[in-house]
Amino acid sequence: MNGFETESHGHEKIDYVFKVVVIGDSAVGKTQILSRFTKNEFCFDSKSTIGVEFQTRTVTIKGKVIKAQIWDTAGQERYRAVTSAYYRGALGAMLVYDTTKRQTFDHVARWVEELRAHADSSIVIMLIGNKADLVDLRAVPTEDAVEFSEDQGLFFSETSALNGDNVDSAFFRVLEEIYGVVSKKSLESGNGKINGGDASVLKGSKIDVISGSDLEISEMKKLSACSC
Ligand SMILES: Nc1nc2c(ncn2[C@@H]2O[C@H](COP(=O)(O)OP(=O)(O)OP(=O)(O)O)[C@@H](O)[C@H]2O)c(=O)[nH]1
Ligand SMILES: [Mg+2]
Repeated sequence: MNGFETESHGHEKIDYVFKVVVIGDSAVGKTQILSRFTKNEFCFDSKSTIGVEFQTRTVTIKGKVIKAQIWDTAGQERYRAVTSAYYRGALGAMLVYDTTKRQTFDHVARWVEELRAHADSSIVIMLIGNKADLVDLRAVPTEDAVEFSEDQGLFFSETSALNGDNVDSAFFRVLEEIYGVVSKKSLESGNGKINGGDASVLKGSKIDVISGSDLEISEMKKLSACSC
């Protein structure tokens, strides 16, 4: 445990729903990172994602019950659904490359541009170098990614969906940062007293996120396919 509770929240009230999108080139491991985080599963024979899917996991951060709603789409251009709908309402992004394929790292700048163009400017972005378990095949030095992240103001972590290394901690970091952003916005608006006060502003934004996502589900769920 990282000091976070991850037990069943079946009967507990959800304080927030945070939408997080996973992006990056095809075959970098986006779907498997999501599967590791939400189901603690990994599939060697993962098929390319077509369209859009999401998974959820409910966690407790700083005493708040947070449902992370994590969206996954195809890295392959021809399978991707409408970009702006995918990013709508997203508070966080996991931008994944493959530490064994230099090209996937070289494309990261393009993915950042896409985020800046379509997502909210306060979106929390975590750069993820996945497949860190393939030590002998490494093609992207950690320092290159650290430098890029510092330049662009991104968080950074190296993960392995295969053995689970750093997957939970990367998601928790993003969710914690989002919580920080949301709390700050609420305080700035003068309405949200986070500790024991009026959280109506936050609840309002939570409902917006849910209804936006429901629309996307009805529009896009039919495009999705089981990837394993
Ligand atoms: N060794 C290793 N293999 C991984 C890891 N993560 C994913 N893979 C493998 O990499 C391949 C692609 O994984 P996916 O999760 O389907 O990739 P994706 O980014 O979702 O690809 P698209 O859906 O096409 O965009 C699969 O064969 C996975 O088993 C990892 O951490 N380590
Ligand atoms: Mg996929």
